[in-house]
Amino acid sequence: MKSSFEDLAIFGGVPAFNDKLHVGRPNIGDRQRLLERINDILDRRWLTNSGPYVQEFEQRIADLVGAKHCIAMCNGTVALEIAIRAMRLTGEVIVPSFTFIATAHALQWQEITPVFCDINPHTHNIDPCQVERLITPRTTGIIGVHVWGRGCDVDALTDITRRRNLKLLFDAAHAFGCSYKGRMIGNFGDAEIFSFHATKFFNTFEGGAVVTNNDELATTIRLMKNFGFAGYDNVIYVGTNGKMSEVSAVMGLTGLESLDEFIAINYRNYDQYRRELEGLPGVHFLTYNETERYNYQYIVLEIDRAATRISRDHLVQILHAENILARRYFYPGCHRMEPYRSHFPHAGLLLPETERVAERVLSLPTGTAIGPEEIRAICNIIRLALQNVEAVNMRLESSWASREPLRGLAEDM
Ligand code: T4K
Repeated sequence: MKSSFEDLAIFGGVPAFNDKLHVGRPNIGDRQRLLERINDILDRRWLTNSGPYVQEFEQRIADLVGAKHCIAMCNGTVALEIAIRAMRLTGEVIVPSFTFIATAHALQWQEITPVFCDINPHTHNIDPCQVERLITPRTTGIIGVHVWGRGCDVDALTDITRRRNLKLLFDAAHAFGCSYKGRMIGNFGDAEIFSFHATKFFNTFEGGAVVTNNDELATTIRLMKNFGFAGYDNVIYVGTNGKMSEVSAVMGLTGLESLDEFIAINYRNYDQYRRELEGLPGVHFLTYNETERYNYQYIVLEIDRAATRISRDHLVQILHAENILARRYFYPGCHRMEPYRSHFPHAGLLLPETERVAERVLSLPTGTAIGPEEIRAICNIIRLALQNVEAVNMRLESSWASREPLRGLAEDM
């Protein structure tokens, strides 16, 4: 354990970790069980096209969420694209900018304009109070994102969409296993989508799903994800290929058997981070309301530079030098990425909270790949940097002045 800021790797000390610590190392369930199921797939020679494992997986997800329909997909982005199309969204759709780029791209890919809405700085979720002024005659719907798995204001968005006759889709990529007002996420709006990407706490290698309680929508989505086939030689709809493979489904079925364990480990990590970082001035630790269910897959800090006197980006550089690959999700916000920044060069003026939060957030490693020792070491580095901030800043400045290269600057910084 490092005891002096002089030992920080950014100043030439030995990195705290030999191997890189990633934010989202995949959680893997019972390997033996997984391999047995993969062997079974190979024996049956049924690899995809809504095979028996995909059907079982869909049923298990629908049961877990308590939704009528689950349609498994090859990834969360395609799940979004297909849901958007099946819901007949066109023209403009209101969406937060503080989200992963896939939410906006799924619209733009279909030549629908994402109209970016600001967030509530406390929840990091779309601010319903800002939504109505963005509605125009071209608006057909709203996409709410449950950022970090914390449900966005479903009630307010439902109210707006009912009053204004709009469609409501939720991007629940972060929110599998989470609840909103005691009801499982997956039951709200016209439909919700999940991501089961490798970096999610529950993964199917790549994968995703649309869940809905709307029978008609479910039928359309099933057709669309399979080229519009309604049977052999019978195409009745325009569709694409959004199918999940059998091997992804068995990864999911195996992971589901360890779901409670994954969540318990995430919670243990979250609780330790919270205790170890408590009381550090200027460090706001994002908490989960204990009356709801969460997957605790994101450990998020907000760094208030005015109080810490060190920027979030310098802290990230310090961590990266130690091989702790903290991430700046979702910096700089979709509106500052292409093509949106060219389409709406002044969007930032309408998104002050998004801009402020995107400058402050920082995600730390968690999941089954790390344990109490790693977390203690990560928090120790953060504390060392913040408790010696004057000296750290002086060293950083003199390194820059003398053009002495700092260790561990990540390519993406
Ligand atoms: N909507 C929202 C709100 C989302 O957050 C996402 C995805 C989507 C929609 C779209 O769902 P998908 O189409 O992806 O199913 C990652 C994930 O790729 C992405 O799924 C996720 N959100 C987003 C928040 O994070 P990157 O570009 O930051 O991931 P990457 O490749 O840098 O991986 C993160 C860390 O995990 C790395 O440090 C390395 C490590 N890693 C990664 C992979 C793939 C591993 O250790 N093993 C692995 O197999 O986007």
